[in-house]
Amino acid sequence: MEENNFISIEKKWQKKWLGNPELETDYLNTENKKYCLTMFSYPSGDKLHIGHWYNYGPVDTFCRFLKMNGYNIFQPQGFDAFGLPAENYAIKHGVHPAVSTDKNISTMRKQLKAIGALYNWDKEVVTCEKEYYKWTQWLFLKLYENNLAYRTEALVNWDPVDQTVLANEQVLSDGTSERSGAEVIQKPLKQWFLKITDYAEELLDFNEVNWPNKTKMMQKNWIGKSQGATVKFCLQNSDFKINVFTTRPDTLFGATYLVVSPEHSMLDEFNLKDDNDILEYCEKAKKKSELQRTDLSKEKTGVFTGLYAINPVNNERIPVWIADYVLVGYGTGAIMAVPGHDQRDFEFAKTYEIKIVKVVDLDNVSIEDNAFTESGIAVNSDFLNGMNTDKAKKEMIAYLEKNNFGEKTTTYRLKDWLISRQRYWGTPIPIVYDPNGKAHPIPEEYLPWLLPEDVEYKPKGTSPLGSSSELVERTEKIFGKGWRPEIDTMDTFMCSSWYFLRYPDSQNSNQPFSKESLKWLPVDYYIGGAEHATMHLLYARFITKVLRDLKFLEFNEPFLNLYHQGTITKNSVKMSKSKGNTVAPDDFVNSYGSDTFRCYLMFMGPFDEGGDWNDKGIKGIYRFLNKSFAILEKGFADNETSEDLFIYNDTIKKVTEDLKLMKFNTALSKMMEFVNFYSNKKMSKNIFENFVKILSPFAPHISEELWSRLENKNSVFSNTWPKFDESKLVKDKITVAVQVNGKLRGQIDVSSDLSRDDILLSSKEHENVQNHINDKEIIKEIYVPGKLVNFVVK
Ligand code: ANZ
Repeated sequence: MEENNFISIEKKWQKKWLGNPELETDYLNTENKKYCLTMFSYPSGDKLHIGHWYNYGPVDTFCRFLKMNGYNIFQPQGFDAFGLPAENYAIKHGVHPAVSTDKNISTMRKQLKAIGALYNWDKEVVTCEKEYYKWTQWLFLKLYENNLAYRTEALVNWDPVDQTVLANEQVLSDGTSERSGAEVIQKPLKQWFLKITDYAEELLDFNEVNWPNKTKMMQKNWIGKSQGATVKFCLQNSDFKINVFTTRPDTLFGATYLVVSPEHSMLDEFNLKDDNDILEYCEKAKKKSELQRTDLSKEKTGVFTGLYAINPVNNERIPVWIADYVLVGYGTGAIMAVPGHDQRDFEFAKTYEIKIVKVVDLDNVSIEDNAFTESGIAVNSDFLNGMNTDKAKKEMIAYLEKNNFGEKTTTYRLKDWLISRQRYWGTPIPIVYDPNGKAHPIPEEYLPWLLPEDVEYKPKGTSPLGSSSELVERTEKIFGKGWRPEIDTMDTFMCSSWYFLRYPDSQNSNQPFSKESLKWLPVDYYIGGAEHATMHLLYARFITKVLRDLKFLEFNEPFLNLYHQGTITKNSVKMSKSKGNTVAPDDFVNSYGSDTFRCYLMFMGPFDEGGDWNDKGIKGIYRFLNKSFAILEKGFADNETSEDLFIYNDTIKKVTEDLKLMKFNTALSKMMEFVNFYSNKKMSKNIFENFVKILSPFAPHISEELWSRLENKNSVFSNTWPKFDESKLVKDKITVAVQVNGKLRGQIDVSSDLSRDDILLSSKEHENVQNHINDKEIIKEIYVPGKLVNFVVK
């Protein structure tokens, strides 16, 4: 064939596939279902980039493979259309977000179609459409009705450039905004929160899912469970108690001072800010981010309150300090400082010349220069002396509980999910306020509670919805004079926390999802970027568990198998617009065809690792596909030799096993080897037909064309996946003699390509050999390739 026929072939089959019933999902039959989901995309105006392609192309290959293995595949697509990227794009280009989003979606939809994937477009979901966000609002109301949504004043991360609140996850470790790069500051605002902390413990359980270990670890660390005790310290000459949280109750005898955070309630209780030094210190702390405050390498600072507390176990009087290394939002916002055994306390105590006492020892360890933070044996600790750390912790907790000095406590780093955004382009929060300012949920009959259009959407530091007179009129008309609408919108992660539930029933206007459609859930395979480990993937699990507890669904986890695709680099640098090293998929799709582009992406490296883009590399894949295509023109061999059968079965086996594990790159190299084997040789028609079948998930258009040229009437994808015959994989047999301590004890007949390990294993299974090695220790295993095995035993 002349080069580059691929483009017209692709156009032809994309048209023919549309509406071909052989390729459609049987929505009513979920017995053999596989719900395969890729993370949907933001229509941000940058078009589909290589990262999208790398997510979507290989996954469609996997889906087509599953389909040919008899599964009923559901592979929907949609758009995460609300949120900052779309809004920023709109602001930058001076068009209304609704208009620009719509336009971007049309472009992306066209590009997605060029992949030639088996998408269920009839179930598309677009989160900014009122038919969708009506149900995001419904979800909020369910959370609100069940005390899982609440409003409170809180210090929030404020991005002074984007003029909005950020979730903790959106603040980078250097204290800047992930999106704008601005230095994030702390600001008190009334905000809506979702009580994800109620689910902290259950979210630590990954028993039902098959997820990458790293992702599970990241969620576990994010949730940050700590077990320890709360200890109550009385202030000297007062009834006021300072509660502290500690993971080391065994060190209580070594607590030589207390520290409260600059935001602790006792500062107001005792009017401590009347003191100028204290006031100044607290003002300074406000400007620092959490990460700056807890940075281990930073110099420890603090101010003395002038107050003393009593250590309940030894009645010692200890000073109370204020220091910013203690955070208000964790534990109780106050600590007992044990400088002998906590490094931060140690540095602080050295700076302010506070007593340091050793209460845990191990081989006379020194605490001159550093704290001893490990486990050991309790010393200088009265009734704990001589106990190891674990035992001492338990004993101390029992003692505290018995004397009402404290109790066993578990805390989590996880905070409630802040969902309010002072932005325009999001789902309006379905809440109104009565003239007294009390919040009321908007009854379901008024949903969708529409996003107003008469809004100045450019950020001004207050919520843009506040500028809509239509919204106020609407509110007063329904609820009465003086009533006011909530003007914040929801975090876009709220839209994506449940979209996978909507897909199977995306057109349902009476419910978010029907009972029937839920039979498609949970999602069997979920594939997307690893950067979503702690946000989206945690929120989706939380919402699933809430809906289960509210009896809307009956499963515990949304995504059973999770995969993260790797990243594509160029000259080992991550592709990004700012570095100017991106590859535009369209250029390559237009010159080589989408099958070539897809195959090249899969060939570059292991799917979960990614690979380095190289313009030459794509030519190699292009040649492979051309060679595969050209086999048809060579004519077929009439018979199959044992060599043919070996390479054929070997190829089917490798490709099948690799595809099951999404090892696309090694499957492709096996097929290349196969095609090269036939460079100067004809293949039988039967072998070629089956080769076309295994090639088809990788190069769907080209394979479909070959399949039809082989005079088949149906689609290659409605065929079953070829089976391999293991017996044809046994190459020539060889006989190996097996000795024990140099004496012949048997011989085995094995395939000549068996590995050393397998041959040793087979040798040990020989009955007579077993008799001689059974109760002995093998000290050496000798293998002379193709000839002899000798076990040296004693
Ligand atoms: C006394 C002590 C002695 C501590 C010792 C540690 C070692 P994780 O494991 O991260 O949960 N802490 C408690 N609340 C804090 C807050 N709001 N801000 C900063 N630090 C806080 O850490 C728990 C430990 O961190 C607690 O145990 C407490 O110090 C400190 F040899 O109490 B520990």
